[in-house]
Amino acid sequence: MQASAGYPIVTLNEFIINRQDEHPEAKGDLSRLLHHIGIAAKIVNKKINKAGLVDILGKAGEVNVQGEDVKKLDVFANDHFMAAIKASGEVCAVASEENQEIITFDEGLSREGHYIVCMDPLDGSSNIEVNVSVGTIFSIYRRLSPGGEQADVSDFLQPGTRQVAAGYVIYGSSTMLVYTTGEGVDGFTLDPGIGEFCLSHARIRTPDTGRIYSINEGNYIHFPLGVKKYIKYCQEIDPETDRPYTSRYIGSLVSDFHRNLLMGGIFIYPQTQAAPKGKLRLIYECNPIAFIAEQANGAASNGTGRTLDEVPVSLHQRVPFYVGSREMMDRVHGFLAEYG
Ligand code: AHM
Ligand code: MG
Repeated sequence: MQASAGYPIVTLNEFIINRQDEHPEAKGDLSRLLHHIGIAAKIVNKKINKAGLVDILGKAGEVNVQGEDVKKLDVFANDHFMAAIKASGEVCAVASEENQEIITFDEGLSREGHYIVCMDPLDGSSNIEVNVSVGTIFSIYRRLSPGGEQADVSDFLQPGTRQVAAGYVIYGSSTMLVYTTGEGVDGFTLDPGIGEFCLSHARIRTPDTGRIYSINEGNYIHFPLGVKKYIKYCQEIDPETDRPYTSRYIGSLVSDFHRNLLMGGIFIYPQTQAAPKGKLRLIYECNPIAFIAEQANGAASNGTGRTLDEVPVSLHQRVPFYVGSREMMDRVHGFLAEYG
């Protein structure tokens, strides 16, 4: 997409509207929803930037010097994304990592809303205390239940292939929003000077292969044999394939994925003896990231099958997760097939 002549900035909202114009049948519902998610991202970003200060002024549950309640950041993020999504009027229900059950919006326009949203409002939140990047992940589906009725959990148990849009926000050294509607992946960097997300990474394509592997090696002893063998493969010397590779692990899925997406690499959170089904959640962590990965030329699986094909059986279901550059994914699948 071209910026206007002499004015090189394309804001997120302009981009969304331009995209909508390319689809004459679109009524603007999804655009409105994405716009509201962008607003919540800015609010949460501001709060995260102040997190260190908030920590000094008071802990969660205490009252700070302004006499306000200090909320935990993940609760704050959940509240604001929830409110923004509700305000769009396009969504009838939300599933969030922060809520055991789905939240339905039963009043006014929302009850007729065509969409449901799954989200992890603050992924990697334990990193906040130590000033390390965190993220928000979201995923949008069309509802299955009839408009006007109350949505229910079956609206959320759709395979990832049915996602209409998915994205994440990374609150890092700069803040970025990356999303897809199934027509490629685009990234927007928040310009704090004008308070706008501006197109900075158009049509992201992840390299076919890379040199980074990301896995919590502290759990090595508990990994399946195929994963152990793959890690050893990554560490072997082979100038032809530029090995040994580099190990990078932040412990925040959004940050680890974002780096690998841009540079080429693989992220793995396998099943372990302690977490036999893996740790990451299918509907609001793995599916949106898998959708983005595939749209950017990468791949995502549970080690044997494509992540997006898995039909969820419960809201907070965990799955093993492998995501990254295609050639690296093929290689790890080879090890898993051989050694299990
Ligand atoms: P959270 O949703 O409770 O923050 O947990 C998810 C996070 C991911 O961001 C990250 O990839 C993973 O947990 C790290 O787990 P571990 O510390 O076991 O390596
Ligand atoms: Mg999470």
